[in-house]
Amino acid sequence: MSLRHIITLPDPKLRLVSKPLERIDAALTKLIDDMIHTMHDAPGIGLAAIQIAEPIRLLVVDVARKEDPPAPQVFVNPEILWRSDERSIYEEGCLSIPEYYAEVERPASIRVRALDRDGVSREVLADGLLATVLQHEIDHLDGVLFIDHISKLKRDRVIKKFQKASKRSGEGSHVL
Ligand code: GNR
Ligand code: NI
Repeated sequence: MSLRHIITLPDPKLRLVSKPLERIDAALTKLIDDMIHTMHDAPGIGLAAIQIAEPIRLLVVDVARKEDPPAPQVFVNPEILWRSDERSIYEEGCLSIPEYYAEVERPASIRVRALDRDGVSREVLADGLLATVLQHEIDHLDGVLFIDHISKLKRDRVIKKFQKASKRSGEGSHVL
C-alpha cells in the first residue's frame, strides 16, 4: 500500500467535477486501498479521490471511534437519493484546507446509493457524523468545498490566506 499526496488549496484540481467510474478492476482496488491508507494516516474520517488528484467518483469514509477497530467504507459513483428536511450543524474541517474549521449546516440524514469495492450496488441510510462526512465527500466529487457553505466573507478570507501561503512557498508559482 502506498501513501498518496493530498492536494490543498489553491490547487485548481479541487474544483474539477469528477467522472463516473466505468469498471472496478485491479488498478481501482489498489487505488481504494491507497486512499484508505492515506485517510487513516492523515488522519481523516473521509477522503475523496480528487484529493489525491484522481478526478473520479470514488470516496472512502471511516467514522469508527478511535477506541474501536477501523471500519472503512467505500463508495463508488455515489448518488444521494433522499435528504431529510431536518438539518444538523457540525464543525467541519478538510484535509485539503489544513487547520481551518467552521460550522456547516446540512441535511441531518441522507439515503445514498453506491457501488462497494466489489462492484455491488448498496443503499445506506446515514445520519449523524456519517451523513455529514458523506455529503462533504460527495461535494468534493462535484468540485464543492465545505467553505462554499459558509459566508462569502469567511470563504474569501480563507482562500486568500492559502493563496498567499502558496506564493510565499513558491509551490504555486507555476499555477496561473
Ligand atoms: O477528516 C475530516 N473530518 C471531517 C470533519 C467534519 C466534517 C467533515 C470531515 S471530512 C475530513 C476529511 C476530508 O477532508 N475529506 O474530504
Ligand atoms: Ni474534504
